[in-house]
Amino acid sequence: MDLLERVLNKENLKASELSALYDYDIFTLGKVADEMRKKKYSNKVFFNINRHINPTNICADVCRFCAFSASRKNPNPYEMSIDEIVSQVLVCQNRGIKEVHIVSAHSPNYSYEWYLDMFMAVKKAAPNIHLKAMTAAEVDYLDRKFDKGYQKVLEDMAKCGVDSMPGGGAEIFDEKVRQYICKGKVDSQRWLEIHNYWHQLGKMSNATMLFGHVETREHRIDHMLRLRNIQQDSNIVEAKKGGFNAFIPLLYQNQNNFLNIKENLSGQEILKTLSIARIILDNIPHIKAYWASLSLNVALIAQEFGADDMDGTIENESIQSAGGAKSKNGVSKELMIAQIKDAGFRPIERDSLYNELQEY
Ligand code: V47
Repeated sequence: MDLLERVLNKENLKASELSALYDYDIFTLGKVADEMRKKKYSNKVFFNINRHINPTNICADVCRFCAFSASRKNPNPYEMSIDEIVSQVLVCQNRGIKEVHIVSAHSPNYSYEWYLDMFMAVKKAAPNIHLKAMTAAEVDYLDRKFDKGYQKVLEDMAKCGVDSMPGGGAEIFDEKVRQYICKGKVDSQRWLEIHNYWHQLGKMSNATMLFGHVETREHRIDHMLRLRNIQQDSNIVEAKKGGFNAFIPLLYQNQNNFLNIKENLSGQEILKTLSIARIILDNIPHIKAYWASLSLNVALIAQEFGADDMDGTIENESIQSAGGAKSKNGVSKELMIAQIKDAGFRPIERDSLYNELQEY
């Protein structure tokens, strides 16, 4: 039987076997992925109205791919206070923003209580804004620095108002690649355990994958399979437990960092990766083509290759743009809607948990 048929028949295949999916042309993979996404979402494309806040770029870690951290090549260290963060959130609230996404570098300067106070202050100031905060890498950093146990960190986050967790810090799970690109950061097993525990608390999160650097096709598939296994533990619909909402392949931006990779992935390789994600991760509801990383154009094309979501307006994007992406000032709601329509889809504003809010 042909490999694609075996995958669709849910045969249990290894990453080494599944990496041959890349040998299909983009139209064959795209057609299968598009049928799967259309079955669930017809021709809807989801986006949200959100804002990113990155409290500091001062980082104890030394990831080779990072252009944001002030301990790497970024010459402008900064650190926000809780008051500054809250005043940004209040501005967001006045402008009708529905989600704040708060992710920080691993700062040696903030105390454990600072994080909890910050979450409570944000929630008090804007109780109706969804607070998506803390990557598993930050959770692990706080656990190790303050000797808390990641379970306690997650329980405290939930108590203090964190609604869901973003998918950052996953990078590539393969241990050898991980050791090379982000030595010292949360290990793969722990990243997965942290999300798994968060899901057991009844909460949702996302999962990213950084691709287009030194990893192979097999490493990408291995990454997806590890996520699929964790997701199997969290039966979102039936048991009303938490789980992964979206898988987000992040395209490596090659400027201002220490990985020194100058070749860009081809558009074909990017689209195949999105399509394969939809095909393999049939138990994660959404595949996000994160426009800040892929560019608006590629993210829109990806909607025909298995993706169903663009992420949001962001307003202030610091991580991809530090690496060379054209995403620094986000994208206006009007442009997002116009581009989705122009691409032949129905723009659906969603909340952070993918409830549909409005069609434009
Ligand atoms: O984990 C760092 C990545 C991530 C580079 O959950 C880079 O909804 C490309 O996780 N090139 C943080 N990527 C961003 C993130 C995210 C973004 C948007 C939405 C969500 C979500 C999550 O950014 C890090 C890392 O993998 N990153 N440097 C770079 N040079």
